[in-house]
Amino acid sequence: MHIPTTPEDKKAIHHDFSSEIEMGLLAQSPSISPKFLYDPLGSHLFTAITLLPEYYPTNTENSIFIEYQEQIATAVGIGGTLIDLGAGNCQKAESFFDALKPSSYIAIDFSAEYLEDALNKLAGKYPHIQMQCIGMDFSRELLIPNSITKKKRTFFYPGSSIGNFLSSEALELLKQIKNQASDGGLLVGVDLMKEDSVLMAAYDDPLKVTAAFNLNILRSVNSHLGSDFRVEQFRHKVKINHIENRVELYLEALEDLIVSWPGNSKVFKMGDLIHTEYSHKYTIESIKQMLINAGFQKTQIWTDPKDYFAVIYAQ
Ligand code: AVI
Repeated sequence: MHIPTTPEDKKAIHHDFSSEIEMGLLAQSPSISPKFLYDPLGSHLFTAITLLPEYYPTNTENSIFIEYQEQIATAVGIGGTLIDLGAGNCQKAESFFDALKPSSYIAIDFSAEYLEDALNKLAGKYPHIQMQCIGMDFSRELLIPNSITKKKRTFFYPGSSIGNFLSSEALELLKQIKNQASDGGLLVGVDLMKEDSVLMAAYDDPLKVTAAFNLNILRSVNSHLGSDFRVEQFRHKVKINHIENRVELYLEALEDLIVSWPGNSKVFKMGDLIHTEYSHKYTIESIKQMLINAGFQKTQIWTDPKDYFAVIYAQ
């Protein structure tokens, strides 16, 4: 298990995140990196989002996994190392354990705390699979420890989390995956472009779970930065950008206010926006091209009847 344990490590990471958050808040168009959505409460709220009927990506991806499980297992092969990027509650990877029979399972996530709980439960259920969890911010750099065999590595990146990166960043991550997959490959889930009404319902759901998920980032920032954001002074706002093919999440200030933290402060006027997340939607052609640009030569693609979502195995 590789999670920062020494007080020095923790302090270094804490400091690092503070300056990253501060830079984003003080920029002309303020933003907070979406990785700060996933503190322990945010991770649970995201799990709740995946249970909403309006949030089609999870259900649709699951239906593709179920329908094509055999074909996917044939493409990926059995007995290798399954490396789960953004493992969360590890449920999606677990649903492939019977078909892929991995000899080891490496779960990677930003929130190691949430991951550890999930992995401990899983380890008891599958004692024959070697399991390891790694707390890693792979949006910066993907560093798979050398102790993990390079043979038959399958990177598993479901849920269209690739869509939360800018295309330049997504390409960079895919290149790193390609380099570290050697003779293995990448099994990735990608959300496809669709009607605004479907996107709006999924990202601004009537139960307001997504609003809570988005607003909770302010509490996550408070704990990293020591700031005094008050959640009730903001509201969740969703825009669809047809030029960039993406859903955009913001927090809008409901009044004029000042947020302070040790050493600095920021004035927000009513209506000012803080950008918190992009969720890019691809076409089959655009994602295929990106995979080719990243160095993958072969792709196998499975979709649902409405073409809402694609599951791709790339080598
Ligand atoms: C994790 N990621 C793929 C989700 C998405 O759909 O972009 C995060 C999310 N944001 C709001 N709802 C879900």
